[in-house]
Amino acid sequence: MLTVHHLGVSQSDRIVWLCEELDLAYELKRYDRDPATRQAPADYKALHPSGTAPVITDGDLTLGESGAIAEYILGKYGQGRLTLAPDHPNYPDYLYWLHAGQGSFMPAMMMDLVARAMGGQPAGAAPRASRSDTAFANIEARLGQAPYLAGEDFTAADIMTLFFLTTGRLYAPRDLAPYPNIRAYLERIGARPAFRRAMAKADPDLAIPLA
Ligand SMILES: N[C@@H](CCC(=O)N[C@@H](CS)C(=O)NCC(=O)O)C(=O)O
Repeated sequence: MLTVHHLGVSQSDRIVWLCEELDLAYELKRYDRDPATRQAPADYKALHPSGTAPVITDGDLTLGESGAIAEYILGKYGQGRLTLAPDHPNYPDYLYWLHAGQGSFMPAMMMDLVARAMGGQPAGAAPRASRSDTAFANIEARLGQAPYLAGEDFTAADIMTLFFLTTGRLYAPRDLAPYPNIRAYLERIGARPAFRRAMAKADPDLAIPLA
């Protein structure tokens, strides 16, 4: 049985969402963050050497890392859904947006959080756009070209990227007023029944910031 171990208010919500979009039979095990440290509790950290969410178990397998988990579930249970095949003209777009969230956008957000915790840019540093600013501009431009990140179709690339635009902003606040394409996209995503089901199961007490 596929089990998704979801840590409250964390990136593992994307794996719950993926399972709901694919309409898979899966078990959801939910864990609350340690109230003092806001980290994963000890029983979550014991699941996988990474100590971070998400983690899935499937029979004898225990797997960590969002991207690896998404590719495992898509490959094993997806039957071609939510992906684009290599002969699709948008295959490179699919690959880029499948990986850019975890490879670039989330690290950029973490850099912003660290910089803020340290009191901003070092004295004398030239002012420049942060990588998060560039990421938001990049996503805004893409969503001016196509309704979904890989193109005309909703894919796992959208699932992999969304946290940066939604729950991530609870940690690194950002006004979406300058990003009309992102705001329209979040409205489209928020209307998806599988997204609504997933968020209601994953974090029933959380109002996911979609605006
Ligand atoms: N690149 C990793 C990032 C995992 C990660 O940082 N997860 C956070 C949740 S958003 C976490 O587990 N935080 C709790 C902790 O570090 O104890 C992935 O995508 O799986």
